[in-house]
Amino acid sequence: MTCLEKGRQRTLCPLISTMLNIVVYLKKNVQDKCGFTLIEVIIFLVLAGIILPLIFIPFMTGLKSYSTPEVVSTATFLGEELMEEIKSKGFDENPASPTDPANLGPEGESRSQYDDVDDYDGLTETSSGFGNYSRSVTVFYVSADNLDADAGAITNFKRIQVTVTNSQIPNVAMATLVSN
Ligand SMILES: [Ca+2]
Ligand SMILES: [Ca+2]
Repeated sequence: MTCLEKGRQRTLCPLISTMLNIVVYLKKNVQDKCGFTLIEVIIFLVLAGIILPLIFIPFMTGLKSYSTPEVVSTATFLGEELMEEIKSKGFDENPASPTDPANLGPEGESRSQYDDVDDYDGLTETSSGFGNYSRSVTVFYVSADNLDADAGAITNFKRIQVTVTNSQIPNVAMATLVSN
């Protein structure tokens, strides 16, 4: 148990104990058929209004963090899906004479007509049904001795980077290389 959790438990235990004492007192009054005065009812409602949120907020926070793995899993799936689509395309519009680095991108094609990997360079989209997730792509040439940095010149290798963003999690990024 972390110090934070211990501290929270120390704070909550007296509150829960107080609440239980009130419930026992109320139960006894009901059993004795004494009823409650208006003051007792008001005090109970005021105390319940203060104590119940303090008890439930930590649980609600726990439930919220529980959904994070599902968001990461969905983001990873969406990134891999787009990466597989890109990898299925050709190395270049004209592999015999590859595109100049300054001209990477679609050759006038629409999104559904992309036919080489660098057509996806600069693409940002949300896939249907997943409006909270955004996918963006960067494609650039790399040299064999540095596979991470933009070579700034035509080589036989292109690096494809796909990044998926969702406000609940850090960005999910993945990269792969394709060769001519
Ligand atoms: Ca193309
Ligand atoms: Ca292209």
